[in-house]
Amino acid sequence: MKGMTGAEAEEVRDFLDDSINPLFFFHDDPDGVCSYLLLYRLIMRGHGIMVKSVPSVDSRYYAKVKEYRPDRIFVSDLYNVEQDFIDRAKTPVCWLDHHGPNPKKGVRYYNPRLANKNDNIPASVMAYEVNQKDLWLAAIGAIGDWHWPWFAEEFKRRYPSLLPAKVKNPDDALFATPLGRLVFVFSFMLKTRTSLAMQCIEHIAGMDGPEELMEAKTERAVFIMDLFSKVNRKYEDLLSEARQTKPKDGIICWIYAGSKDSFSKDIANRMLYDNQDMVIIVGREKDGLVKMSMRARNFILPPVLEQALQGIEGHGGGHEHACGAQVRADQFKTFLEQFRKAMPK
Ligand SMILES: [Mn+2]
Repeated sequence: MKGMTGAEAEEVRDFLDDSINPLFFFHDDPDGVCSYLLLYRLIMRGHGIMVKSVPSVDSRYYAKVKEYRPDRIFVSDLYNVEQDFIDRAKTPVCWLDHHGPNPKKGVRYYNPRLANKNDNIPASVMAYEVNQKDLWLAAIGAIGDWHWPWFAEEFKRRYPSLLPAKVKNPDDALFATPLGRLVFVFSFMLKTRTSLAMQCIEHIAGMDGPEELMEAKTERAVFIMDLFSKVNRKYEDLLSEARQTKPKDGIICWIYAGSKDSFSKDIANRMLYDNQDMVIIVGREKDGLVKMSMRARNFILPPVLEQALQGIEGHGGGHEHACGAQVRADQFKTFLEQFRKAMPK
């Protein structure tokens, strides 16, 4: 599945070619960054803006339009572009996404979910249809979104040391291969200050392949890998603490102090990979609240979560097997008891 047709990809390519000063907005995760880089590398001009926290291009960003005066706006891997922003920007917008769908007026909108709600093709796989040359960026973006792309076999042939032939799914690719390591490099460099993260992205935009990062011999590759190592050390420390948690009734629940950086999602994902039959709850306690990431492979989480939240001050939701939730710290014990009772036996 490619997420867009050849004719659509050509449309986007023409739109990009014709642009003299494009402005790109992208999500702050590996899929967002890779989809941006795949578009940018076709023309190597314009400016990139990483959209953090709320995945929406809203009136906050109108100032960027005034500052850069773009002739075209490209949006990738973001759930929303506000109608008010579109109307005020008075600049043609081309938008590649795989959330929603959430179509708006006066925009070139490409989203595989318009045709089929279950078509969850990452933005970087769509952008690769447009770009057609930087396979490594497409692979990093796809695996970063837990998606096994149609070009996986081609990638294995071209980069056997990054993705060995025996690997058959995104979980193993992410946690047990050098390609997965690159996904973590992208993911963790984005956890640093925005200005540092943008420097990393600019450096990568100038690279012709993954070898430069893997070998870390150039100054810019060393810059990125040093930043990655710093963030990764914090993650590894927290992960080794989390790994000491004893499971109870099929749940591994680990809560850590909020003074530390947030790695709840990353740790929950890793813990699930290592303990496939368990429910994983990883929470960070800060300012009297516990914010958590939960994972379960064997049942559908949202209805269980809903029951666990009965009578509790908090909220939560998400996907079938991955949810987020937030509760008052002094009610966490009750929440967990209710969760345990609601779990299918
Ligand atoms: Mn995505």
